[in-house]
Amino acid sequence: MPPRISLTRYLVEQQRHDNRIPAQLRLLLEVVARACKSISMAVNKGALGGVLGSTETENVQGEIQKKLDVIANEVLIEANEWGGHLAAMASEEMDGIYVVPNRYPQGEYLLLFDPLDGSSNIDVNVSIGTIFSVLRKPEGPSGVTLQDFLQPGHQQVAAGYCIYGPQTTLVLTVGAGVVMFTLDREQGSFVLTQESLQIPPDTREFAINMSNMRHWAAPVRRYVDECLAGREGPRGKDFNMRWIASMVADVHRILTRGGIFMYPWDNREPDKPGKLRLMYEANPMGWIVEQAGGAASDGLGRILDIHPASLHQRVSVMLGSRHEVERLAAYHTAL
Ligand code: P6P
Repeated sequence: MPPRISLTRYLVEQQRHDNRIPAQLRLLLEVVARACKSISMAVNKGALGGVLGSTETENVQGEIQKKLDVIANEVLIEANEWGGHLAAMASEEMDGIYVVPNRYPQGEYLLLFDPLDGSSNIDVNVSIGTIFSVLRKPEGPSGVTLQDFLQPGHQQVAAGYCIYGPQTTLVLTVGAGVVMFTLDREQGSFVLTQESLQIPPDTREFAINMSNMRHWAAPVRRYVDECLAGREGPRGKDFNMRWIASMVADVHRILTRGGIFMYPWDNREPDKPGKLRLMYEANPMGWIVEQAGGAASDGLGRILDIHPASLHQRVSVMLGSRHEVERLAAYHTAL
């Protein structure tokens, strides 16, 4: 266990060490962490807080919003708009970008988030989480547009998630590996609990929604069939399967003990490349996984190299233990 230091102290010491976290970025990360603490409190109240169930509204994805989706989105907007570190924000729950109001100073960063991923699990008390990605606002004329957000994932300057489970855990990268902080509810602060997380390059555990099997493309079907064939099959070993249907929880397990997570294209909606969103799900999670020694592919290439065409565009996602992602990607090119 590393020394029990707070998130604030960790960020200050990292800044001193390699200037990777300028003051405005440090403020941004601390504000996001504080917002995640508030979201955690709301999530943990559950029925007692009257926050379960759905609203009458749909988000831009056409999904009925859970009450906590809306609460989490509002918490992140209100926490981040006044600090002077951001130019604008974008969220799974909002159609367009949210430009910091003129009454506040504009900063140099762009913040994107899925305020509460896995929200279909809220009412059944399964772990859910907040995913966020930080980009630098491109140089240029004052003001900020949606176009400024459309940067490939390798341009991120920070990415992270907070998982609201048995513990509330914040996982973060600024491009120098992956660190984990656990919320100490008595102190009310995030405490460093793991540094330099590493994903084992091999695994015996895969995560995919098997009910979609008949809709998958051949390479995915081949990969999963070989896992299911176990030690008698071409892989020569047995595999386990997990599917929590909460990306944050599935990715957290993979960061902790390895595995491969797949939400690939399927022919249910053939015009869509996949279900998950590039800008605020696949890019931040893909960078975190890469920073922990894993890989993140859409089957044809590195997710972080995709040049976004739209804010809410979807992408096929295969990420986790490097050797497994590379094998699955190779099946896509072996056609
Ligand atoms: P399915 C949650 O709604 C989510 O966006 C991800 O967190 C999760 O991995 C996936 O969708 C689950 O999708 O189709 O299995 O319910």
